[in-house]
Amino acid sequence: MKHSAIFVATIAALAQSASAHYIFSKLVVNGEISNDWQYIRQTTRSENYMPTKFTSTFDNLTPNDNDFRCNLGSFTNAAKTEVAEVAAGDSIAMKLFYDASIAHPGPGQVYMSKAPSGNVQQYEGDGEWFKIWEKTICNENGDLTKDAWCTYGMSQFEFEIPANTPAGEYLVRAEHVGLHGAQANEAELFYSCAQIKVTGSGNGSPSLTYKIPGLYNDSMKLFNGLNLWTDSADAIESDILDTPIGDDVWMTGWFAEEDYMLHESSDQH
Ligand SMILES: [Cu+2]
Repeated sequence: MKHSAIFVATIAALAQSASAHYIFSKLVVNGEISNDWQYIRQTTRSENYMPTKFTSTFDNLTPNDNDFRCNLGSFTNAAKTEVAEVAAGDSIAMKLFYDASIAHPGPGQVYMSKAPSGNVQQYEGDGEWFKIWEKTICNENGDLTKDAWCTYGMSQFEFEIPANTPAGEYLVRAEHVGLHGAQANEAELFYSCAQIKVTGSGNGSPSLTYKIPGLYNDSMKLFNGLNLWTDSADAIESDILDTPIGDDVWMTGWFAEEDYMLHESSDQH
């Protein structure tokens, strides 16, 4: 009897921790929500929503591994994952499995990488990545362990494919970082990759690119050393700036162009 009580309590605790976790599994294009893993590469992990960490890992996966690109084993599912067509300049969203919402405090970002061969179903993600979307602290006076973070409570990331993105096939990698264990080198990273085909006549070239792995390491205080319960918002923002999460996103869209034209026309008067 005693044993079964412990067993029940353990199951309850496991269920609770699982419900706090999440993975992007659906793509939203033109307001239409896809099936799970229709356009997003499915990981082969037994519990797909578990985070990737530098220490105390699940499945031995860390951000230093090749599978930190699109999650464990997901390349083996690339060929059977469909490719969604999206016009440059359009907004799409990546949505969480089971209609979950983000219940951990930390930043969210979206990276893209062009398939050099032109076929994303054969692309491992070993080329250049650039960042197109970033959300960090939205409310400096909020609770840094919860809703001070822009992404807290979101069930999807909605973002624009930059208007100047050249046509071609791309991986789009959405990522959320839970920082509640960063004081013990246990930041939790949740991410997966959609396969899209960008159409249009974009001819931009991202100025800042990254390789994965190599994007993050645990010498960065944001992942290893920061403490959400004791650090100030200013200190956390400075830790963010010491990582690619603090870098500017690639913005070559209409905004940049409009600013330039406004500036030019006001110069003429
Ligand atoms: Cu967690």
